[in-house]
Amino acid sequence: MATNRTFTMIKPDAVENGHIGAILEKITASGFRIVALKLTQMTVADAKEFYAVHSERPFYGELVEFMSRGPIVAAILEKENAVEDFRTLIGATNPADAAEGTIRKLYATSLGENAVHGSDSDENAAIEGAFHFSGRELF
Ligand code: FUP
Repeated sequence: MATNRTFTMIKPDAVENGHIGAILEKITASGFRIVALKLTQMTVADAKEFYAVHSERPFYGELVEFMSRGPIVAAILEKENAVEDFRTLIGATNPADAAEGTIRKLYATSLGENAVHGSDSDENAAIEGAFHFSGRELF
């Protein structure tokens, strides 16, 4: 059964480019409730662990370096059908393929630096949310 929660990060590129406010506005205007929210930074070790599923991929090193290079905004979001609807809201992994009006189309610069993360399953949403937040930080 769907948990109706997903996990997101506003990635270092979007934070550096001043898009935190615009992205949060788009998220809440799209009907997601913010359950947890923080500005934080992943260490290299954190990024390696978070993206361990990609450890054999050629882009893993660049991905880890990018995701740990500056602050991110981590958040847990709630909405009916949250995982799937949030993936629709952010658009394709490569902003060149992302639909008009999606967050990646609006704010991402490249495949490697694509502005936002969105969990790809309920199971991963729970794992990723727990990676960044303790129970006391959920509202
Ligand atoms: P997504 O689920 O859309 O975030 O995409 P993936 O889980 O497939 O990839 C995670 C991150 O790895 C992407 F956000 C960007 C990076 N990536 C690359 O840099 N190159 C690739 O070919 C694929 C992904």
